[in-house]
Amino acid sequence: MVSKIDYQSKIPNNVGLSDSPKLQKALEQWLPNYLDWWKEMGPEGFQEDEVYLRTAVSVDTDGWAHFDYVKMPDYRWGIFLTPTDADRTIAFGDHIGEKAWDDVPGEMRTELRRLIVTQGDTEPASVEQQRLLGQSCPSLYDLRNLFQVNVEEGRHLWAMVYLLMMHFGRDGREEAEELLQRRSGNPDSPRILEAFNKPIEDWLSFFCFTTFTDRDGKYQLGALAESAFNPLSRSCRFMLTEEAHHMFVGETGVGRVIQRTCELMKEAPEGDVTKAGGIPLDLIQKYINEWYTASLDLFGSENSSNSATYFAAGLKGRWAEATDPRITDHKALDANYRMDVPTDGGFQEEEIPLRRAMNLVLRDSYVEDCEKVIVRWNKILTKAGMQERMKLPHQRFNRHQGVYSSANYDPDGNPISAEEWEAKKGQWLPTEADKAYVKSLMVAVMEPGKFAPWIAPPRKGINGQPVDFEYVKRA
Ligand code: BYC
Repeated sequence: MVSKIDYQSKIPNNVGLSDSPKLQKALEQWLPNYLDWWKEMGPEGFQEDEVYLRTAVSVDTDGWAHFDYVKMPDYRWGIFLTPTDADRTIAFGDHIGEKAWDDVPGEMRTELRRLIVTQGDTEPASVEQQRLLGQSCPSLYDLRNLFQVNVEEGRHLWAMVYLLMMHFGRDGREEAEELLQRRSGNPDSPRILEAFNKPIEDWLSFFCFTTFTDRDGKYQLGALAESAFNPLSRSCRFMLTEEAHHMFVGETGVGRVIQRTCELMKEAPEGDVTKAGGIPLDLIQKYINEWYTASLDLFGSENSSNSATYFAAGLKGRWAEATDPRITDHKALDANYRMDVPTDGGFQEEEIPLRRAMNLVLRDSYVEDCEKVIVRWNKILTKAGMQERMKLPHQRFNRHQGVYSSANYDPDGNPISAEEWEAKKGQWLPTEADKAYVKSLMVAVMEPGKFAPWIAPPRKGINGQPVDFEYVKRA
């Protein structure tokens, strides 16, 4: 059991936790189960190590990035809401212009709970997916980054659990428990969204996941930050500040693999980087294809009655709904979205009422952002004098959700037969042999300043520390 004093010293927060018996009581039940979950499903083999981590201790600019050595089970998971204007009004949907809500309106309870649970479920899922990665880390710098991402996903779970406990009564407490019970990849009680049940067994997958799947997180959190429900909006705003580091880890991680491959292409006999323990560019492209498309699926269907309901009710908006000057019609009642829908022989353009196309509108913002990442990776190739380029596959390729999931398409979006897909998918997505090769390279390097041969060192360390800093002190 946690005493009141522990709340104040152990759980940094700006939600008045020490004066909220309701929240304390709910947390008293949940916290021991969370810690049990962390010990069972969190990073395996490193729970006693001292890790150089950043902890959010307040919402002030200098307070949220406090760095120190800490053992992960002692990490101070906190609860933060970004301060907001007391007169905030609803920026979109049917209730536009009305005062934003501090409590959940009865008629929106089910939908809001569903959104919060879906968001919350992804956070522990990702920790579960990544729990064995530490054992094959390419460096102490990368190991520390993995753990930073993991503890912050843990905190994001807390953020959603706080909302469930404070605003959804007994149902919310039950949902909070269930968030600790589902397990990534478990066929009997899987995580809710598909990408969070995929194994992440090597670091290239981890870097692609943090580039593309965490970037979905950015856009989903951004859409929820527009919510009329103030506590959700404020939680998501704070989470977004942490999400930025996760995407940095992913993008620079893939970038460093590309960089190292370029170096090895020049050194290795006939440019065959596999002879020098590197990852060929076409293999990196296959991993990009896999994680980008799995992340596109996270936006749900292109034509979605759920998304129309969320928008109409003011629960979930578009990216930068309230601030982007290009968005002028915040009711989205009369406009349509034109898209190609598959027919027997090809495609037919269809108009979807804009509110029903909100998943797609959000996905478009995401795709635009991913394109910029590809441009930055290609600069590394250009600088190294390589002709090869990375690219995003077409949005129709390898889809498991939405209108394109019922047919097969090549990476350029051309329809192909099931036979052609079977024959060629190994050219586009990692095969078992590819995965086995990448996994064979994953041998732990834990000496400060040393890096596995398949990845270049970063340009600089974390928080002004040198690259050869002892980011993790092994117990
Ligand atoms: N896998 O109208 P539809 C993050 C279900 S990542 C499995 O298409 P909707 C993070 C859907 O639930 C961000 N099922 O979908 C990143 C529905 O089921 P029911 C996570 C899927 O509801 C890295 C049915 O298909 N946040 O934070 O409009 C590390 C048809 O529904 C999938 C959120 O997702 C799928 N991919 O949109 C850590 C935000 N897609 O009702 C963390 C909250 C759809 O028939 N969630 N389905 O049983 C939402 O806004 C929406 O629920 C979705 C789906 C965008 C996910």
